[in-house]
Amino acid sequence: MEKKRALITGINGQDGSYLAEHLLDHGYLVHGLVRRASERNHDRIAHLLDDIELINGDLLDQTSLVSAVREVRPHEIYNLAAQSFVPASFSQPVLTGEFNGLGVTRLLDAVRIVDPKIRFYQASSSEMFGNVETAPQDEMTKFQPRSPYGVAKLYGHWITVNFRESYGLYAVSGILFNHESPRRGSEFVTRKITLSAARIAAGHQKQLRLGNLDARRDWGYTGDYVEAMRMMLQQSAPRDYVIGTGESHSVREFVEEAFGLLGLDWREYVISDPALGRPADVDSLVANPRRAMTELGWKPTVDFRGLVRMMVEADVALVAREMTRDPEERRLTLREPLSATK
Ligand code: NAP
Ligand code: G4F
Repeated sequence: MEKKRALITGINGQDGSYLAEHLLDHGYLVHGLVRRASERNHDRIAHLLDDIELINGDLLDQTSLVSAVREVRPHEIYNLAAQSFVPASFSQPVLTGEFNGLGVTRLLDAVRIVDPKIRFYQASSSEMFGNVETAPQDEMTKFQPRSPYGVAKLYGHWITVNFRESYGLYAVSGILFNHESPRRGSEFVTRKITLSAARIAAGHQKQLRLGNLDARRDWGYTGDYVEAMRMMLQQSAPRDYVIGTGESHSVREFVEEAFGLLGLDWREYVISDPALGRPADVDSLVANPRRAMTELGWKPTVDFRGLVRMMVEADVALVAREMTRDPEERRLTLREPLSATK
């Protein structure tokens, strides 16, 4: 039987790397779209490079997307590429709109032109719910985004619905709540906390500056969430799904748990710095994933404490490895104190 071919945009990101592993495990031929850079840096997928094919393309460039889809002729496309860091969307709102809104349109149009039978997954976000009035949030909850990121994602979401309704594409949105892992970018709050806690425990960092400690998120494990992405493209009819654990915790609780695992009292190290706040933040998010559980048979396998432990252990091991390297290499990998980034 012919193997299924998948094209993943953003394969070099956190989710892309886990999804590539997951699809390879399911017997797929995996192709990844990567944008050109002066130097190729594929850290997260280095271990997969013999098993996957990379193709150049950029969400800003329609021609490159049409060419990539023509060349790969995938059965399924997973559109994970995006400007994914919410604070950056306040400083670069137009670029974020180009990537996260129009970029989706360009890719959907490439599907329509090359082969409308290709199944399409769009990485939508719980950030679209924004200023929520009801909890938990499900597929019927009103969208009230609070950041240029959320607004642009909402464009991507609705254009996916629009292409489904207008052209009959099998195009779906996964409205995913925050998901984390040891491969999470170090500017996102969970990884910033676990990496800093590991460095503080090793005596290589003195303090950790954070913004809004009261914000609450529904944090799950990325390995579980990529499984939901594949499941969404195997149904008899296309439908959008909310994916989350159904549990929410504050940033403060995350800090307390992470530092506690290392025997540290977080109050001695963590500074809440209003300068790290956002022009507008989302106070609290929590998912109702019932539709995904009943229709897809999906359920999370890692809970909050398991997730924090996994990330802390990975960062303790990372810091220990880095300390055995020569000082110049170490300077490059353990750059500036994380407190400097939002
Ligand atoms: P990530 O680690 O930041 O990865 C994003 C990827 O997109 C990177 O590989 C990046 O490439 C690529 N990219 C950015 N702009 C591009 C462009 N113009 N053309 C081609 N590729 C481009 O993000 P993630 O956490 O894996 O998230 C994956 C997707 O899910 C994103 O769309 C995000 O908005 C969405 N999402 C994430 C979460 C979450 O909690 N993680 C929740 C809901 C939705 P480079 O490697 O070249 O920078
Ligand atoms: O980790 P965060 O930056 O994630 P955020 O903004 O929720 O966005 C992530 O999840 C979305 C899904 O809802 C994705 F769509 C998006 O791509 C991304 O993956 O911040 C989480 C919370 C915020 O309320 C923020 O204000 O943590 C708060 N926070 C407090 N101190 C901080 C910090 N966030 C960061 N990044 N850095 C801090 O120092």
